[in-house]
Amino acid sequence: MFGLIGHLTSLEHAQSVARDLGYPEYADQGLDFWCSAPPQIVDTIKVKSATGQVIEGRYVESCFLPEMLAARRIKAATRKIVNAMAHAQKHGVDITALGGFSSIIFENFNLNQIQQVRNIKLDFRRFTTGNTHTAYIICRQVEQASKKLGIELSRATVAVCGATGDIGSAVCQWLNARTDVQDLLLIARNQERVQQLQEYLGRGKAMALTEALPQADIVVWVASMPKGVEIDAAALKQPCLMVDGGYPKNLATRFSHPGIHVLKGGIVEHALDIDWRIMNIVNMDVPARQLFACFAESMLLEFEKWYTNFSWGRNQITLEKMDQIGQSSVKHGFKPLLTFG
Ligand code: NDP
Ligand code: OCD
Repeated sequence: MFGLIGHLTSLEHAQSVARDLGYPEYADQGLDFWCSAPPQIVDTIKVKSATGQVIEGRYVESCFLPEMLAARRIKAATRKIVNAMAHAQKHGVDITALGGFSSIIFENFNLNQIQQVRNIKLDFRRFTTGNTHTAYIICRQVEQASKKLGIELSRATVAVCGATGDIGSAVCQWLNARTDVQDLLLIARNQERVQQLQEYLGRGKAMALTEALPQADIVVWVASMPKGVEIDAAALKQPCLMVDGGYPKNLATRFSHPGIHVLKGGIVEHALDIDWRIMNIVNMDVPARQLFACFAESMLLEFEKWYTNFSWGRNQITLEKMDQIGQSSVKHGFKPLLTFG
């Protein structure tokens, strides 16, 4: 059985979803309540592969909210993640993806040191960040969507916001090795890490976001921002392709300019309908078929019976592993989302 540990993107979002999904006791509660709420399995899922194989899974709501980080409720945030992991394990889930901020909190606060949660000894081999598949899908989106828009990679400047992160550094590796992109702009706050990435790639220019945006033909957004940023459309090139892989989204602005094309990044479309209700909640255009690539990674590991923490730690993603999960993704009927929003 596969699983996803997820969370909602804000307190306001959580309150309205709880009301709609039939959890009225959560609907009018503030951050304190969500800080003490236990994890819950809120969906049972059935997925059929393009090969005909059928698997079953669970969605575990951790009740983490990004406001917990902003309010420095770190202990509550970390408890949400390990409790949700223990909950998934206790319910017999073999491979669970740590969606959105779950894996970021796990890494940033060294949760691998916590092995015992009450009577459950966490088995980390049962969890995956889902980041290898996410990075692979974002790279394919860049390649395929740029072609659709007539942006030639060999003449394009690509800015990666969150370049030193787990997904960002894998995207940079791929763009460097597998495409002929003209220039790479590397955006992140910690300049020591940007320099290390530059040395590893043997190329790329370190740049602040405001300096990079006017130069970029393509922007890949994979920064771990608890809230999206506002962008002035006048500062962008046209045409410009924006692939926003953040959860919550990195981009708070909605553009109405014909030359600015925004793609939901790290999203796949499945060949067959999936029996579930949760994707209605996160604004997918085709909720029965569209889903997060990290979630799809746990499905792929279940289809293949690769019961292992396929994506784990930070900056460990290799091109070989992106190829491996990519081949499995195609085989089971997942495609990168290519419809502009
Ligand atoms: P990491 O924590 O590994 O990396 C985050 C990156 O963002 C780092 O380079 C960090 O560098 C940078 N960053 C953070 N804040 C800012 C900022 N204000 N300005 C510029 N750079 C910033 O995260 P992941 O790679 O694991 O995840 C990245 C994003 O992808 C998250 O939003 C996550 O929720 C989302 N995600 C989406 C998935 C999907 O299926 N679509 C799956 C998994 C994750 P520094 O701190 O130095 O600035
Ligand atoms: C990217 O990294 C993906 C993250 C995936 C998050 C998936 C979110 C699915 C949302 C379903 C939420 C249902 C929550 C109901 C809460 C009610 C109170 C227990």
